[in-house]
Amino acid sequence: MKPFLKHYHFQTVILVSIILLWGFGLKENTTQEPQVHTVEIIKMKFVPQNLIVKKGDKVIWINKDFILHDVTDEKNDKWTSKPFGKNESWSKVITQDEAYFCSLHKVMKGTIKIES
Ligand SMILES: [Cu+2]
Repeated sequence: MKPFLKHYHFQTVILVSIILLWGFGLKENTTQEPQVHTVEIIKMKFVPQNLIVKKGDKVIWINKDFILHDVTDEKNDKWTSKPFGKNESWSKVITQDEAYFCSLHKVMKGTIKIES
């Protein structure tokens, strides 16, 4: 019984090692840490106005103006930040291309594109 057990354990250790190594290797290749991008609102403009990100990245808008601004989905009105004031910020995780504007000042526009 003892030699059999020893053999069995050896095989188990090898098998577990292979599974672990394979798992870690796979993770290293496919997992990417989400990045954080900053858009500043300065003098009635989104800076940068056009942004390219990876799917799952986060964008933070920081209002540097003295007046209230918001960040609102331009095409479908599906999401909005609501107005926020000087040095306040709002963020969103980006999962698709977006065109947005400030609903308080409709000339303020910006886009976010997912890098392919
Ligand atoms: Cu505005």
